[in-house]
Amino acid sequence: MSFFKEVSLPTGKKYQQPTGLFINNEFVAAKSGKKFESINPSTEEVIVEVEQAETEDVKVAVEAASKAFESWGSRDPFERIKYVYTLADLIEENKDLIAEIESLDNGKSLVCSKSDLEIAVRCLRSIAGWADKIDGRTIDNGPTHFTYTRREPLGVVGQIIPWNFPFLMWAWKIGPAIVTGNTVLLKPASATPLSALFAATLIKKAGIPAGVINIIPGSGSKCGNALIEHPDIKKIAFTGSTEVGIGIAINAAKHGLKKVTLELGGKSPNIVFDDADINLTVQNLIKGIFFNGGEVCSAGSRIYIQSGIYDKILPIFKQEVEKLKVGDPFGEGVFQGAQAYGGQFQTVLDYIETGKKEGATLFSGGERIGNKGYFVKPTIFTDVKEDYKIVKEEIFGPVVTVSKFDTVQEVVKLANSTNYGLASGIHTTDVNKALGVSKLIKAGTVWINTYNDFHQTTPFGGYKESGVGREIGPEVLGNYTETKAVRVKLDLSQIEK
Ligand code: TAP
Repeated sequence: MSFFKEVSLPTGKKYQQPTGLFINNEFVAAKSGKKFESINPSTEEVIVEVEQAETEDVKVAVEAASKAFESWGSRDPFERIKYVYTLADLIEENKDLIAEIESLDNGKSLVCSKSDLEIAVRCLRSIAGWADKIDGRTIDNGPTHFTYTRREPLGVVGQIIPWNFPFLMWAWKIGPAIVTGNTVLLKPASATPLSALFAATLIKKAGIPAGVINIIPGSGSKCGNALIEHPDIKKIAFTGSTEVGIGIAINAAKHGLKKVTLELGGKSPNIVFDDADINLTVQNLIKGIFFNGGEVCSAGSRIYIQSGIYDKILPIFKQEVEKLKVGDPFGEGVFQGAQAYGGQFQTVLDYIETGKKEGATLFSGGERIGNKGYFVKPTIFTDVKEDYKIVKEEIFGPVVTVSKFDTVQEVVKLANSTNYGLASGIHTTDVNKALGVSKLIKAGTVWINTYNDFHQTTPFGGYKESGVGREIGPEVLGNYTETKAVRVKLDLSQIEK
């Protein structure tokens, strides 16, 4: 039985798409015989059918990962560096193809997919180098004891990733887990399994031993739950909605008090002060909300503009937004492609209707484009009130609200009046104001005169309901290690004589 299917890409390329579960470095069938369809969100047509993992498949993959952990977790960490570098090299060699697979399956523009691939490769290379630098401490307890700590891998970890950055999340999650000596079961989102499965072929090519990384597409309710409830899985790393994240934390606590890290939603403020550079700021506001079709957890979806610059910047923002090319992700110069799947597309359109009913002014966009494919016009609402749903709730699409403010104190209060705390933006030419306000914002990231500007060295994660723990940067290593303290009672009587 073959688990590869030839797929034609809009660029004219053809490639072999894996469709099986990737367990023990082989593509295999799901035990239940069930499959699910992966849909092209630009055409609403089926691309391929993929094997659907459930509890029995999770059990097999956990056995594979447990066996692999016996040697992977205890080998010279320097060897793990070499494997992860090789994987990064192979991804780089295949980056154009993976980017195209991503745009086909997720609908994001090729520009966005290519940018994801660049960051993914950097993240893998950067984290690889940490493998042999995960040190403990020696602790001075006086003459009676010798104490030291060592950091040990957790074992088999489960990772559940979303559909908005399918490949980037694959790399963010897998890299730190295996570098620290853990083995992995990763569940991609059902809406976007293809890049994760294609990249699985590179895992084997990189020589990474069988069972170290297992990729098991399936639904959240069945496959995701099976990961959380399996007694031999020691940790769950999740990226997705706050609602599901909270449920996962509760369920993981009930099943062995598993460690959990959560990277969740946001409703991030993007603040423009009177002294901001107008042209630079307009580009940052656009990148903040319309990059990746607004399907970004850190999206700057609440814009606050100071009253002295409001009337100057708003028409330019509208004019530049209306120039953005939206459509076929593979089209020349396209900035924004399709929303990732039908359900999310409908959610976005529903929020636009809600905004109109709530009384906001639809300043730009506000409708779907065409009648095939999940395309939405970049949408700007003005004249909003703080208690409107479109201001309070994460929309996760190309929809932004714009409000006016007068004072620093006022905007800090508005910025923080949310249950979320993932990211924020400040636009000003006054360094004192920028740094002063950045201290007052309750969010895991503050971008100053830039936005959605990720870097492999820089931790990312949320305050409040935006999450628990940090991804990327050295901070992520703590998510995948336990600290063991070793305290030795010394007998110095022979030496003291
Ligand atoms: P989620 O349901 O949170 O999906 C994210 C991942 O969690 C997917 O792999 C999903 O699997 C899985 N999942 C769902 N229910 C689960 C469960 N009970 N146990 C274990 N895993 C489970 O997101 P969504 O419904 O696709 O999107 C809804 C909203 O979430 C969006 O509108 C947006 O606001 C937010 N969202 C946030 C992010 C980030 S990066 N923070 C990413 C995506 C979505 P399946 O989809 O395969 O069933």
